[in-house]
Amino acid sequence: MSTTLNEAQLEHAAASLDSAQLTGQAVEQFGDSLDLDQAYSIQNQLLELRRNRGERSTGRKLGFTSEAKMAQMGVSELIVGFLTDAMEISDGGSLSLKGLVHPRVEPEIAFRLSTSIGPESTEEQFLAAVEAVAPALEVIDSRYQNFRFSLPDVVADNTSACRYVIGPWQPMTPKLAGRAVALKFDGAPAAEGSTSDILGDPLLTLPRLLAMSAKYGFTIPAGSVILAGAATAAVALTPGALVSADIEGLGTVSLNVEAENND
Ligand code: OOG
Ligand code: MG
Repeated sequence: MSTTLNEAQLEHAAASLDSAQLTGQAVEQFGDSLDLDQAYSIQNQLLELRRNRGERSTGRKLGFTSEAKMAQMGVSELIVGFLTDAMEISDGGSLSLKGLVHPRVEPEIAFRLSTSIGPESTEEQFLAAVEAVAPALEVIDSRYQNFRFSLPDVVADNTSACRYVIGPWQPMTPKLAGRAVALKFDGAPAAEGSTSDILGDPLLTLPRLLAMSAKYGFTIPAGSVILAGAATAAVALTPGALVSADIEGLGTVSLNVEAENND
């Protein structure tokens, strides 16, 4: 007897994760009832639900590309999720914690594509398609209770994607390894690492993403943003914090967390 979910149950799972994302009410983990392919199918349904509400796809994000993240969450396989315009906050902009469950922030590197990439593309074409690079912040917020999940759970929950902030874009440079990464809260260090913590070199995320696009059959349109995954463990957001990430030679990106109010 199969323990996996049927079509109706997959649809129900997507609806409950979508509503958790909208309300900030966490749901229970699916655990063993979900396999990885079904998890990606739930994730696709989440994207459809968001598109039906008028959101526009803006790119893709990778997860678990650093040891620090894998160790923090106990998941050791690379994952991919989607980004939409509703998740984007401008550099220096503000984030309301209202409706979020237990948000955390991570320092990341972002790439921007000048041409579309998909299952048919070669690694060389992918590399040539990256026209710009920027420091970035990702706010993640698991829709599962206690921020705990299995690999299929987190994939179904769109890899905890919540918000993202892109700093100043720079022309693409192939020299991205070995740069210091610092995540700061009100100017004080909260987490530190190196861009080499991302698979040894953030550029090595591109062939991995290409392999995922072939496996799951998605294309990444021109203009898309790609988040390469956090270089450090994620840090819980606190009301009123000014959060910033510095990446050596690439600049700074920041986010203001709104102070709590009582209404
Ligand atoms: C999953 C998302 C992981 C990253 O950068 O590694 C991720 C999570 O930790 O909740 O975004
Ligand atoms: Mg991330």
